[in-house]
Amino acid sequence: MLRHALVRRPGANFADGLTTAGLGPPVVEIALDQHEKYCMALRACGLEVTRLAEDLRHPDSTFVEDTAVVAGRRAVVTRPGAPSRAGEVAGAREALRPYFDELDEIVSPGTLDGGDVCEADDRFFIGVSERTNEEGARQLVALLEPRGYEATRVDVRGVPGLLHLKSGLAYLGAGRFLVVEALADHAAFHGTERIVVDSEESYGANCIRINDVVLLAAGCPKLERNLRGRGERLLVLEMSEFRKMDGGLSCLSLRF
Ligand code: CIR
Repeated sequence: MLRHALVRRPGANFADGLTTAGLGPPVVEIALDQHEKYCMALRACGLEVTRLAEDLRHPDSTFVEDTAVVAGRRAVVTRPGAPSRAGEVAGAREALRPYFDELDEIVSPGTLDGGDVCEADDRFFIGVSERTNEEGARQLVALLEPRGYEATRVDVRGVPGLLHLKSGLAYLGAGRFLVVEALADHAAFHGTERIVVDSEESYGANCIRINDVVLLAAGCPKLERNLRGRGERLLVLEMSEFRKMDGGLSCLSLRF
């Protein structure tokens, strides 16, 4: 059962963040409105939302998911792979401290973005990507395995369109994964139940299950029908401005 979410409002310079999307600059007022509705959706799922103030030193800092990994009563503060994002972790550490007995850290030369880490009950999938290096993944595995978690690495370097593992993967609970076509046959997921997202709706693969609700990005009608047909309760959210900055639903919060 998830109880809390940590989010950070996008700042006035949100458009100065990193992006490869080629969808044009985001409109900050619209991003703020979408962020507000995102927070309302988290509350509707039963979460208490802690909203951190914007951090103008770090235009990408609204993507708080990248700064930490939560594993039960412990959290791991990451070491983001993009140099411009390195300073974001100080704020995350402060904000997480009241909630966790222990905070671990990914240290140099490891790099790891939370967007590369997909928790599926007692198993973690860790993407090795342009942001998360082998050493960062190794450090996280070394922190998780002694605590009884299984950890599986997934190399997503060279998978087109995937900034992070969770750009193309979500855990829906009960052993089921949502995957983009490029990951559907990856050996890491053999033996799991996979729902494959059509290529034209691949952005929808970055959805999040929060308790008994799934948050899904707007604009994925086939996926929406598919999930509703499986009996999922959905909240569909406009994400256009975050998509322009390579971000999705999971990136905007830490949930625990
Ligand atoms: C970045 O490139 O780091 C941000 N513009 C987007 C980060 C998205 N985060 C995520 O997928 N977890």
